[in-house]
Amino acid sequence: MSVVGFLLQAVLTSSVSVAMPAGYSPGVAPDTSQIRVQTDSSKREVLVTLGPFQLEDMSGMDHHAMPMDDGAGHDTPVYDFTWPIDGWFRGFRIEVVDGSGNPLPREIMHHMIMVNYDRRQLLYSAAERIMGAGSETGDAVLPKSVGVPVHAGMRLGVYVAWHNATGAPIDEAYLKIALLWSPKNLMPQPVSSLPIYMDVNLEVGGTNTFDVLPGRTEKSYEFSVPVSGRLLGISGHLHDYGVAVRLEDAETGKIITQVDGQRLPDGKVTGVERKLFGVLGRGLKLRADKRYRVVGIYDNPTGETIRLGAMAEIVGLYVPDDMAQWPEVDLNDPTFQRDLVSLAEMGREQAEMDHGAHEAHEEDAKPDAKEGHEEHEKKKEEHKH
Ligand SMILES: [Cu+2]
Repeated sequence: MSVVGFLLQAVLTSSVSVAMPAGYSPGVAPDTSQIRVQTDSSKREVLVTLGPFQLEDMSGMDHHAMPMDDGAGHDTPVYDFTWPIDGWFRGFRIEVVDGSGNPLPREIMHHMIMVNYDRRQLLYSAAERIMGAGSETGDAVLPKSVGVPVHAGMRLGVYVAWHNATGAPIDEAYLKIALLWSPKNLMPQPVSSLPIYMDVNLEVGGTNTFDVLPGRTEKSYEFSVPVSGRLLGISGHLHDYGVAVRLEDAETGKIITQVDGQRLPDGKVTGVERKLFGVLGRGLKLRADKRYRVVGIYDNPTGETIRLGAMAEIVGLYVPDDMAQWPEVDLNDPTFQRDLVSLAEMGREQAEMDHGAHEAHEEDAKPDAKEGHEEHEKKKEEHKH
């Protein structure tokens, strides 16, 4: 049986055999050799250490010309761990070190994503992405008045993509992530806020990239929120030639808010602005009985279509009016299963090739999805998310 088929079956079987929502296994056998988790209660930190990783030097390589099966900037597998305490997650600090604990350049970590298998995203039937960081992202800490609710026993996973362009190979690299929490007896109680992700073109378990046509173009996605609430703050993500991502009332077209890309004169995008609607104030209200539209705006001056060159999304923190109304993880939903499969597959392409099973993988993978993934890897290489 091919690897993809096996993973699919493993995930489906584990969900069908367990009736209780708390009993499923999100992936195949967890790889624990690369992850260590320590709790420092006095500092109120959970320290997650990933590694060691051996990183080839990727400087001087032309990613346009290269096949993408070279391992450059590929995601690692997802390393699963169990969150140890009840309280609120409120931020992180990241360090990249060598085998002796000496600092390595922070930017060799291209991006890092943390997944919460035990909570659904608000808009999508997919596991919550509780945090993420890119090579350009600094450490992030919320005020003590706000936090993302977490419970002891929550099943989390983390993966990273490395890009070593230092000019020399690195024998041993470790990623150290300090996760800061507030205890559940903290007074006053922090406001519980959850990540919200609004993408103009997401296929859960697949890709969210799309073509950048010449000139000024827009791509949009309509949705409603399952529970009313308020946005505390937002930012976004765009690729080169991105102009802005806006949120509008789908019925009236009225613009609710917008984040602009930080563009260089040639259209290259270096980041996206952040907007705070008042961490202590009321925030920006979204209502469950309304339709919304998220719109990505691009302006491509090259005169040519850039295939799968674009992404457009708004990310933020959302305070639901009633946490009990937050949509539950539905393991019988094929969409949620697709997300689990894509997470379980992550980082395994290289290993498959090393074991000569690449043909089986090619056979099973949807040609479009695979191509899209590789194109996106290229964009990630170029644009340093
Ligand atoms: Cu992107």
